[in-house]
Amino acid sequence: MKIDADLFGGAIRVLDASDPTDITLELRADNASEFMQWFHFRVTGADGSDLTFNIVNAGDATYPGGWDDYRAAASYDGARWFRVDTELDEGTLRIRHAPEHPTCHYAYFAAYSWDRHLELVDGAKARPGVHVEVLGQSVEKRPIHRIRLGEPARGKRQVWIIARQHPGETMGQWFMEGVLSRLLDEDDPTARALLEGAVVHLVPLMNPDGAAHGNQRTNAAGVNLNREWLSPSAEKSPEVLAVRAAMMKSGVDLFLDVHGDEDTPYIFAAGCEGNPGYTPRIDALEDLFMRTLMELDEDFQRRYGYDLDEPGQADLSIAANYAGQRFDCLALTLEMPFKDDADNPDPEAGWSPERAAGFGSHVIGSILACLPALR
Ligand code: GEM
Ligand code: ZN
Repeated sequence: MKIDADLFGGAIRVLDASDPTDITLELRADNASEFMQWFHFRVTGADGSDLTFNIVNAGDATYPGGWDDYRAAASYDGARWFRVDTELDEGTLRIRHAPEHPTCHYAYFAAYSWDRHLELVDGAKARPGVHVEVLGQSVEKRPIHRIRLGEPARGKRQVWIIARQHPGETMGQWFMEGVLSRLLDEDDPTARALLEGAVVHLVPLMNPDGAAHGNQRTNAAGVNLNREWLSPSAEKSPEVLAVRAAMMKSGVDLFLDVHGDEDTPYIFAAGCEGNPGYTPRIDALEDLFMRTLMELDEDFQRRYGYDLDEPGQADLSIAANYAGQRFDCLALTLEMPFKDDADNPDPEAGWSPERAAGFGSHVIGSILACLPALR
């Protein structure tokens, strides 16, 4: 039996795998920063016996609260993911599982591979009315893809949705699969109405280098892209520089930035209430978007979320705050859990790729509800 992390997004240190019932592993930090949370490794040659993985430095992770009520994700094929028996024992995260197949992957959340990213982009490119463009390159020269749906025309609104600024938050890219699938459904009246009135710009993978390295939060230069939006640089944050330039070119009437949250077992949104330019118009749009989403999606809720920013105190280096301020538009950060939805727990899957995609498809309904009032 072998354990390795020689994968796109692989991250673990194998300290001792000589005893399958007491395998010693360690998290390792992002490639150029101290953030440490993400793990993804593979077992090959398993014979069906019980395995116990001990991640002995889990207590030193960036978000140690992330291990409370947490269960590791596992998959035999990289498509269907399930949760496995996990406990935190004095700083050691203990994962117990008897794989039913010789190869099994284990990850902090359902991993999203580069191959699957290219399938998403190339699949969309092949569809009528879809335009795929490389907006720029990452620090390590990987492409930043923008998928654009809906033909540009006078009077159409510009809707931007980005995901995985933080590469470990892979739920954002599963969310994008739900958005794209609905927008490409020619029999879906909501999608058709939205593309009649708007051009939709999707950036499903903002941070390809961080995804490749198996980073939790930063790009290859060790930078948190979601603190770069006021002054991105070609050297530190070319990913943000490229996407921001494309947003300037098209204009933005609605902006969504899709993330995952390590601690909070709920699905929620963060608004721009702390922006200097926040107005009753934007406040009403945020309320309409979220009220509609609560009706459309059984998981989305407004009881739990981030503390509100004080008036005028928003950090404008954060993508949604920057976009809301710069374009005087509705702009939200959407958050999904690494754990599960405490309101609707799923014992087998926890929060999952399927539920993230379902949430993404429901967000399309909220965008349409707000479309007439965006300007
Ligand atoms: C968060 S967004 C920051 C919190 N936003 C507001 N409006 N309070 C981040 O970047 O820290 C997104 C995330 O990483 O989940
Ligand atoms: Zn994030």
